Amino acid sequence: MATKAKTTARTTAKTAPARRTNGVSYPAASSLPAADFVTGEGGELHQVAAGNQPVMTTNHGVPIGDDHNSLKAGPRGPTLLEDFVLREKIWHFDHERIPERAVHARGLGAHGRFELTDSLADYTTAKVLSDTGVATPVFVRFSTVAGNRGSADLARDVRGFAVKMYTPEGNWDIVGNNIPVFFIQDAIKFPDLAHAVKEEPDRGFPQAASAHDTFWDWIACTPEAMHMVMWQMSDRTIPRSVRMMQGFGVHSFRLINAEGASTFVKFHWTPVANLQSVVWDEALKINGADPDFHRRDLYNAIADGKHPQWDLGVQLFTEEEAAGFDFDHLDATKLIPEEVVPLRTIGRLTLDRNPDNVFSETEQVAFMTQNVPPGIDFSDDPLLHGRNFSYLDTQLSRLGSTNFTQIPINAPKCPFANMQRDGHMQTLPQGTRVAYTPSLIDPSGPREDPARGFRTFPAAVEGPKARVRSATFADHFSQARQFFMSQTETEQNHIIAALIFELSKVELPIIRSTMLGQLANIDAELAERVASGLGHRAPIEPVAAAVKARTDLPPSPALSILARGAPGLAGRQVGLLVTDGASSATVGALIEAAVAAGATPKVICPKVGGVDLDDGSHLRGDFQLAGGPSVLFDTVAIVASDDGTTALLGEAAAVAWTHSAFEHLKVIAATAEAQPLLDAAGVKADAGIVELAAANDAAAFVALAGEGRIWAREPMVRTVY
Ligand code: HDD
Repeated sequence: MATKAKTTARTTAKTAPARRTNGVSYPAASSLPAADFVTGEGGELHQVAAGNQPVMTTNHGVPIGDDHNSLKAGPRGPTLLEDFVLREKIWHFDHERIPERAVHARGLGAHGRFELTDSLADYTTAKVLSDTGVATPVFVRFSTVAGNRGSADLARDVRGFAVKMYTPEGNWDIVGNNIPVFFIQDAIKFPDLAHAVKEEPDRGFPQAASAHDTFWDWIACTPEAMHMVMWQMSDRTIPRSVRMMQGFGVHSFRLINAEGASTFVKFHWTPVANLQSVVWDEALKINGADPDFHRRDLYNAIADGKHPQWDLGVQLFTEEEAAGFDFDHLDATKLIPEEVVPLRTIGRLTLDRNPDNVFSETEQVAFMTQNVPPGIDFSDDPLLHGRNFSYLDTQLSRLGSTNFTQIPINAPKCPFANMQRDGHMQTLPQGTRVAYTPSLIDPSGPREDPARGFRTFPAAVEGPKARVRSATFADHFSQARQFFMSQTETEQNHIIAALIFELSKVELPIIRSTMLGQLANIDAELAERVASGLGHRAPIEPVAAAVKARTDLPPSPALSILARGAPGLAGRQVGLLVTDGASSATVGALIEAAVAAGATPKVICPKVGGVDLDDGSHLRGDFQLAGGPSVLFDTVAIVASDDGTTALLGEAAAVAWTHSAFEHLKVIAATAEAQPLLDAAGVKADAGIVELAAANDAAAFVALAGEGRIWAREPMVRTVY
């Protein structure tokens, strides 16, 4: 170090503001404190501990003198093996990655709280569901299923919705999805499903996509998957935000009360922000423009104090009521329509804190369906039973130690103690002489509690051991049809378009024709419309069905996203494309109206530095045009001057920006000066095109945008098969 010349790397500019992200402030680039930067002989910059920073050490606590140069024999000489500083640093890096999850590898998480508002004390002894007025700490991880950790957020895919509640009686994990049913009825089929949907092993693609031969090969041969496939092909699998999707515990569980009586229960999370999806073409483009669209959205919402919330609803039903259903509730490919068993809202989940470290928390969190506190128990759903085995097993392979429960994100927040000892990475005090019960030497150790401990509901069981599927599981098509019939016309069109897209990527004709035969079992017209969109000319031959679809099930409006009403603009983004010379008053009115609606305005300019408006004021840009395509925003406005419009006409990105907003059925507002750009982009006047002329047009535009997309425009921009 002595030979190094001391240099001040950057001087400070006193006026530069601090940058603030999620509560942490960083010095702006030009105001770095005049820390001690030292230039080495090779010109490299060292930043040395000069003030009260902690000294950098090895993991064994040895202070490090030089973190930039490995130990060499002479300045140009070979590197020496004795360099334990180099060796430890590289060794640790080499082992930074842990096995990603076999499924649900790509995830995003947040901390929050669950507050019970309606006690279920009559049904369960679980404190988390009976003590109102208590905020239970929570960690939630959302995920896609098929893609690897680095895949894009807007793949057409089921979303994981896994909630870990740190209750006073141990962790309770609801490891659910954003779809209330599943592809399979028996856990033994899960590896087949996962292998079929993941990238094909002989070629390593496609990544994060079900649109390929092996997936549809398996689906075409698996009638039990048809109900889930209808959901998967719906807009449910391209959510606008994880904040705008439902969550479901899927299986029936049991609640057990103080008298030992059992009630069946299904868990539903309903977003306060309402349900919303993107359109498929938009999803494809978002994946290119911002593959982190969902994680950025959740992170920013929480950082901005717009804390996402969900209501927890339960469907409660008795064994006798279950016997009266026209399906078996133990079959995870079936749902209980809300019209049959209404939802009872009992509490609210709020996510209010981003992780401090994504690896420590989101990557290392270990969810397990078998984590239930006393008072909650399992039904006999064979899918759930397989999961109860699988989740514990997988944690050992991912986290490498039986002590994974000691990682802070997994550790209970209530006292816990037992006689389990040792194992890799043990960090708990293990000091006592006695690691067993019963014992006279040490009667003070942890002991069973027959009254408060977990007790399994003593359901009577009998029957021959057999590998068998219950005949009550055999109807694979009735609820698939009921789901399709419960969708609005627009949503049905989207399901058909999704099936056409996916099956068009299938190369083997037999897979396509078999799949059409399965669709015909759901609805003949559905199959014909998909066949028409594929240009499939041969007659459709229905695949043999064990039980034919019932045609008398009433539509369930709760299954439609659009039937739930307008999404609103709160928590959404308004994109403002602004040029030099644009009206300052109009920009100001738009920003004010957007903020009043709870939305976040974002300014897109030809250059990110911003534009000079007509009153001489300067408007800072959030995005440069090419970096802020309109797919990133829920609704858009173009505030341009005549000259600004002329300049934009020479920018393909500006024309594409405007065309995409139109094609993706967004409400578009524009000043009269921007008309040539609208014309060049093929925008035709309709109920969703708003001219920004009068003073209150901005407010009218924002109100209209809160109604959602202009679905009536869709047949003008895409063929409806
Ligand atoms: Fe699973 C992860 C949801 C069936 C085996 N699953 C995983 C995650 C979610 C689900 C949300 C990610 C949790 C996280 O964020 O860490 N899985 C479901 C749902 C299912 C389902 C809703 C059906 C109702 N899963 C299922 C079956 C099996 C598994 C039948 C095996 C028998 N799932 C796993 C797993 C994973 C997993 C391999 C991968 C990583 C992990 O568990 O921790 O064990």
